[in-house]
Amino acid sequence: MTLLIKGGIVVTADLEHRADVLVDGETIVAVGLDLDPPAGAEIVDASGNYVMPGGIDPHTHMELLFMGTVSADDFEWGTKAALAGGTTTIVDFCIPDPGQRMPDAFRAWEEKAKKAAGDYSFHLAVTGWDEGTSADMAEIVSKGVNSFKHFMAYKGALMVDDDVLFSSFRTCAELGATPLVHAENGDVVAGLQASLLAAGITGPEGHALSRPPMVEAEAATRAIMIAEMAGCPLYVVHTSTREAHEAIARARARGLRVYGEPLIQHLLLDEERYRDPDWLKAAQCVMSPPFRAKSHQDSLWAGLSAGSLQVVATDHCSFTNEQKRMGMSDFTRIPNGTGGLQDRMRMLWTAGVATGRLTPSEFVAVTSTNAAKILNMYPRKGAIAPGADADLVIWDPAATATVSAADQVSRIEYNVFEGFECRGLPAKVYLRGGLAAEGGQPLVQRGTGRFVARKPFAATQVALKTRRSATAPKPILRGVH
Ligand code: DUC
Ligand code: ZN
Ligand code: ZN
Ligand code: ZN
Repeated sequence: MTLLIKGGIVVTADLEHRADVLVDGETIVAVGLDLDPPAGAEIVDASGNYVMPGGIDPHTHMELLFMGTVSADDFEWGTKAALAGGTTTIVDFCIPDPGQRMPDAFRAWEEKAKKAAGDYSFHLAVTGWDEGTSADMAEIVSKGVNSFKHFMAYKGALMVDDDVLFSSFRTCAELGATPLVHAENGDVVAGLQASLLAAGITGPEGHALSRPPMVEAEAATRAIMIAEMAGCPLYVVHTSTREAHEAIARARARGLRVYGEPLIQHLLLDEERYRDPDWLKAAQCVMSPPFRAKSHQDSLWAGLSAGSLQVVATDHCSFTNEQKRMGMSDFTRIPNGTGGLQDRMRMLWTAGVATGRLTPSEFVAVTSTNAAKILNMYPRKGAIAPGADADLVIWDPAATATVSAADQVSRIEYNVFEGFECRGLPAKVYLRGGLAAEGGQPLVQRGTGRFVARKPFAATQVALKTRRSATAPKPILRGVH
């Protein structure tokens, strides 16, 4: 099947230009001005619209067993929500159950992901360390996963200490993999939680009080320094504070490959939400890190345009009202997580591009291309170029909609962006050449999605001395600039 998308403005991370896009089967075969349609081609008129690479959300949690319950959107509904919002690929966190080995967890995730309607890839979580873990990581890399997640919080559950971080980061350096960190000091969080509960603070406001900005700044800074000593890059997930952003920016200025990922929620929503007199509304916003004071948002937006923060994600981990009520009498039992997959691109366009804070190219960089480069799936994903997968969004900058849970794809009953007016929406979304969503409605069935294997980069192990030496040539290691 041949498809010619005509008359739109093609926008990539590098430029905006008027061009047609020719798709043959699942692949883009030509990009250029006034392309002639081959016989039998379907012609799609994109005039007045942008044509951009399908979105990539580098951070989701589908059907995750977490805090005593399972997140409500599975791979089917999560990826359908994603497609409806213009995101054609998600990278989900495969997190081993207690005692489970990584390769077994990987097989379990492969099974769950068979339901996916959109394309997907995995990160693997390192939740402990023994004599077999390095070999497990090597096996995971051979299966097409080049990134490993570490929780510095969730004490007594997923949290790992510095010993594990350093061991794992060194293994990542040897394997050419990138470690990711959930940067919050879990010991401090646990201590603050206990004091707040002892003082009778049991509501959602306690959630934010137990995880102040310094908790994140300390952990991000520590992880950056451990990564430098291990000789590996580092990706800091859900960067939500000015201080963590500044730590990342300082590291980058010193030449380290450190990446930061603000969430769309942290860019737009603030800690006032936890003081909502309606317990349920406040609990719906409980996620970690918590929403912050508004002053942090300016720093995150600045990081996106300056390039010191590279990607915007959702951390989509949705829980129903009933699940949120598990924490009615104790905020530490409210399952942490919100949705966002359907909203990420329209909210970022509205608050970023429509206001002039981001250019359309910067929008494409942070919603798609940078994630593809950092996670090594570029240019198959994240590009509009011959040979790339035909994951394309026809974006109508004039279309408007009001966010409402009533017409969302996600299985939960609410939306933390409820009532926001969006300007700029995905009109048509193509996944590998097939029309996968139109007008905010997913059109493809479960099982349409495919696993995106990601190879390791060249190994990044460089002795600290060599790195610091003025005479030694600096190794050209990898990726995004
Ligand atoms: N934070 C959340 O809010 N949910 C899932 C995991 C996490 O770190
Ligand atoms: Zn470039
Ligand atoms: Zn996290
Ligand atoms: Zn997460």
